[in-house]
Amino acid sequence: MDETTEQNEAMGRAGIIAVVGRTNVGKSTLVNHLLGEKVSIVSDTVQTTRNLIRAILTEPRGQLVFLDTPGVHKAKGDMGKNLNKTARASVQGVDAVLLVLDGGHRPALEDDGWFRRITQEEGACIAVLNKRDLPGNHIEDYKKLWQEIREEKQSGKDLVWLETSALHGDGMTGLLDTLFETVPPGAPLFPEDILTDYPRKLNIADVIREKLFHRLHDELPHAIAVWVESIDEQEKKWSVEASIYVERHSQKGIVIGEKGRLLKWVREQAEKELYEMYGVRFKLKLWVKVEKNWRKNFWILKKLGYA
Ligand SMILES: Nc1nc2c(ncn2[C@@H]2O[C@H](COP(=O)(O)OP(=O)(O)OP(=O)(O)O)[C@@H](O)[C@H]2O)c(=O)[nH]1
Ligand SMILES: [Mg+2]
Repeated sequence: MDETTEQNEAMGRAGIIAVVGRTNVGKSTLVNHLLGEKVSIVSDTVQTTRNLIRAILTEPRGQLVFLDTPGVHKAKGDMGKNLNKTARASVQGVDAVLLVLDGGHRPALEDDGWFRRITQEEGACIAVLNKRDLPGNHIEDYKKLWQEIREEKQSGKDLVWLETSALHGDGMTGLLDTLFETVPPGAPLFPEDILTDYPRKLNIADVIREKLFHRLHDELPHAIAVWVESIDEQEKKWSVEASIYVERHSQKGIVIGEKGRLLKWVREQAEKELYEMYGVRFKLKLWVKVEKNWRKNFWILKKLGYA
């Protein structure tokens, strides 16, 4: 064994992994499960993840830095288009791409798009068929589609195929083993005790948004953004003021709910979860504000990190 190999073995392995795929396939659920901690919000709404979230897993054998990305989705407005762009750009310069597919559904147009993109990527790529707990086995459909695209593009690219259920934690050990084998030898990229470098302000806003998404349906979640205005960190309690943007007056009424019930539920649920996350009591003050067309307003999108 030469000196460099010896040094590398002592160092372990380290690398960056872009977690990409269609919206709602379970990317954030998967990342949370791999870390054993919630770092990224989850819901059954399209494009729940709106920022690029780095989630860092440190083990004796090395460090994996996951980039949880917004799910690619047929975009209507500026926000959706920007989110798709963020996701597509995330695969550049990473050590591996983890393409998450929904095993419970047939391949969709966005999966086709990702397969095409991957034929052009140089690095390793792992296709994870998630939601294997659901009935319906579409692995052969995905493999067939991949083969067709590979032939069309005359690509020699190989994919590693794995199956998981992120909701129940099935297939996680195998996935982690594969990832640690894939990334190169190297020193950790982040300090060992860091789970994420996602700013606290954005995380608190996301937790509030997740609770809103659990209660709101149809188009309303897409018309909502949350912005934390201030955090006052006292020793025993953190007081947070946050604005919830909606696009129309009628939406404001829905978010507040009858006798303020919906907003109260959101506040209580968010306070509870934030307490579990940070180990300190939270007092949230939530303001619902009508901000017409915020999804088309460059400055608001920029402030929220969606542009
Ligand atoms: N049955 C089942 N449901 C899952 C599984 N993984 C995730 N889900 C559910 O799928 C929905 C979407 O999960 P997310 O983790 O938010 O999906 P995502 O790919 O991050 O979505 P975006 O952020 O919108 O791109 C949630 O309701 C999850 O509970 C799984 O393995 N099995
Ligand atoms: Mg997500």
